[in-house]
Amino acid sequence: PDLRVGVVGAGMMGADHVKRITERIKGAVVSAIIEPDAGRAAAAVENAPGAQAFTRIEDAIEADAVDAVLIATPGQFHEPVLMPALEAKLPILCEKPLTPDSESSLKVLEAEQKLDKPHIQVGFMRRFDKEYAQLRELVTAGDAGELIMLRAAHRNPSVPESYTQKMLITDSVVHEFDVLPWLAGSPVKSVEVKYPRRNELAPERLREPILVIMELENGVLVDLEMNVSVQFGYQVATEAVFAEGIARIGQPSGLELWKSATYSRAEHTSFVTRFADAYDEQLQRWVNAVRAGTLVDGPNSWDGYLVALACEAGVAALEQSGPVSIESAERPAFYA
Ligand code: ISE
Repeated sequence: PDLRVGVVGAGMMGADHVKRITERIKGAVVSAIIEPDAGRAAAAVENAPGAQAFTRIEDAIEADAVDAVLIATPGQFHEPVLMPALEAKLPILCEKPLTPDSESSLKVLEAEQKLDKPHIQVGFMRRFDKEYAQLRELVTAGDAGELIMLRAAHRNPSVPESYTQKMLITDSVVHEFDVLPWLAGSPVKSVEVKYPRRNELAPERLREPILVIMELENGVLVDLEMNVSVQFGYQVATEAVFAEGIARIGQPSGLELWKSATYSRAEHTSFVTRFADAYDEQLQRWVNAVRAGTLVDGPNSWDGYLVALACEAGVAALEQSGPVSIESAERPAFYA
């Protein structure tokens, strides 16, 4: 039988996942939409034939309406959904971040360790992007020699009004805190933030772009341009410096057009299209893993905890000069 997925949160990401499951994912159906806003819930149910609407996760569990849970609410609402879902022993795909801080992440890890195995996968979808996967392969195979540096750029055309200075780290750099250590095979040791001249097109409340410098435990150095008012489009790119070569991913790959004595190439404008294939791949593999009983096929809650730690250091680094170092708890054998 198809896996009955309850989607929690029917905002932009939740609605996108509902359509994805209904239209493209094999072996799963959306059986429940858990969303307190009635208008959003109704709109989502329209894309999920047969789904029941609930306002609380507890009610969906009580009604035995779900086999697994996909959490797509903003990060500060994750913990109150994760806890009852774990209690009910349900497999969970949780959009990033796991929780907003390391203390609450540790609480979630503690609750999860009462189960027989990890039940939570965190939605760091970049690991499922084809080019990121190829680069990871190049690092592990060693075909270009040892990895030395990663030079990354994360550019958004603009950000919503709710986006604050801190969110440069907790909402955006959060992705690099997962995917770059994963690429390099080593956790973040310290984070530093530097401010270039401010982009005058940035909303008044934001001082950006920022330059984020990460030192990884294995000595790989990362620099990241985090830039959210670029206007022209959505870009996420990485250049990897190896002993014997250079590799690049995330270069523009859209329509090429020669017209009026000009050459142009189409660029993405949103992460929804830029990472559409990665979101599909992530969700299909999670569904397969849940149906096979392995439950997780990607970043787990321990990875989510490490990212929460890096975000704390990153937020501190927004306001102090010099690197902020990271102290992690001991990794439990449960997550080996
Ligand atoms: C957003 O929340 C995302 O997750 C996107 O991937 C990122 O590019 C953007 O900066 C965030 O605001």
